[in-house]
Amino acid sequence: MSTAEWISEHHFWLRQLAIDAGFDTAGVASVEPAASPEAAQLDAERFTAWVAAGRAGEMEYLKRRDEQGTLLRSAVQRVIPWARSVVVCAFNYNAAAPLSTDPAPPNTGWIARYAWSGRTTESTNAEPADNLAPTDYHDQLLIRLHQVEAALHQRFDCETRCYVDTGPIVERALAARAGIGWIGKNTCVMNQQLGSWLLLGVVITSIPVAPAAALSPAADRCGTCTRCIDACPTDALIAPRQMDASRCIAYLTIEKKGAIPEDLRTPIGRQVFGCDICQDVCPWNKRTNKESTIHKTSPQESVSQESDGQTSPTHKVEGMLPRPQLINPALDWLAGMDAASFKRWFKGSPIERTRRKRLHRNVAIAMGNTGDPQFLPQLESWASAQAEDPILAEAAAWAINQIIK
Ligand code: B12
Ligand code: SF4
Ligand code: SF4
Repeated sequence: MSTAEWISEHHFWLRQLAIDAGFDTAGVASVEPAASPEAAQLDAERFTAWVAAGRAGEMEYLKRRDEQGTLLRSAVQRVIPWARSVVVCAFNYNAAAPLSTDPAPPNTGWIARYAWSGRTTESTNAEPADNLAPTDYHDQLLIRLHQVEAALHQRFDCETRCYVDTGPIVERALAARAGIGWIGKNTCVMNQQLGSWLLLGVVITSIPVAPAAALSPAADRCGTCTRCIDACPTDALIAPRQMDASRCIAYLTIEKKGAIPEDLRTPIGRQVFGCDICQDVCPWNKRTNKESTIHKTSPQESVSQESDGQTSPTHKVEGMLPRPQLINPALDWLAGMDAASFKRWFKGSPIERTRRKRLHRNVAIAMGNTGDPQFLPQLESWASAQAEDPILAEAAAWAINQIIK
């Protein structure tokens, strides 16, 4: 059956379709400026102001403009003129595993939860152990997104385009408009049943949304809580829902090329790839999806009073299985990786794009932050290889000073 527009009856169908494809929830948002002029204008203004204030750091892809000088990501129709709506699918990647804020074995680093993902293999070789080969959520979500896209084509006569991360849109703003959740003060999309360990995939479509089918954005349930802002070690959360990405550890350890600013090295602590702190401290990630805990919180109350101490739902999905070796990895294990072993452990993982040199730069900083003299030989070896990698050598020299001072 081919229909012309999105009506309310399609919401339930879409959600089930997304769940069958392996997502946890889904929604749709109109991107026709006339459908929700205020929301569209506000999102465009916020993004434009954010870039203008230099918050994007060196992430040049966020600053791309059209011939009129308008930021491409400020309105999807500038890049994709046929776009009428965006289907947003959310995947819960939480795993039954410790938090970065839990007590950890000494001299271990932290890799962001989303980058632990792996898939089972036939191989029984020792490495990677537990038979889990690296995977990347971009690929894993895209496979599932294509299933959703195929079903959309069966139902609608439409054009579509799928993206995970890479599309010319601000996914979180659209996720909020598609009813997936509210934007927390840590800037993440939070869902009251699922928490914030959500990865997003989008299908941009040419299907107009009937005005009566527009979804209401989820209510803001942060209340008076400010735990994420208080816990951020680099003060990247400069105000509720406003991040200076150039200070965020995820940016510094993953995106930032060259030297990491010196004043931010100590606050980075043991994070060697990404950062989970502002989500680990969030009470909404300590909840179950039990009905009883959900409806009690009003926007005025502190959600911390509601926490039942349990974690948000976890998953065990093939392709997104947590690789045990990446949870609290030993710093000397990461430091000892040569090119071949880095490839064996990280080819096909998000960590591959950061490359071994940048990972080692981060490991050197984390070693310096331990203050442990056992790392001096490794750091001295890096520090003396100035010609080979000046950035790593400088980070190692800094780390040595931290240990011997
Ligand atoms: C660039 C980028 C980053 C940058 C900048 C992050 C940032 N906050 O902007 C860095 C490298 C720091 C980063 C870090 C992470 N990222 Co990232 N990132 C992106 C990317 C590619 C673009 C984001 C962007 O456009 N930022 C610009 C700012 C202005 O937009 P925004 O924060 O999304 O904010 C909008 C809303 O907050 C909205 N808003 C709504 N209400 C209100 C109210 C007020 C008062 C204000 C001011 C604003 C506001 O206004 C903004 C503009 O419309 C998206 C994918 C995409 N294409 O969208 C993934 C994405 C946002 N990242 C994601 C993830 C998982 C992460 C990390 C958790 C990874 C990690 N563990 O290290 C961290 C989280 C850090 C954090 N607290 O946000 C997920 C987020 C999922 C979720 N549940 O929210 C996304 C959607 C990728 C995906 N496909 O799943 N990321
Ligand atoms: S990811 Fe880490 S550094 Fe970035 S805002 Fe959250 S707590 Fe701060
Ligand atoms: S820690 Fe508190 S303020 Fe931050 S996102 Fe969670 S509920 Fe909102």
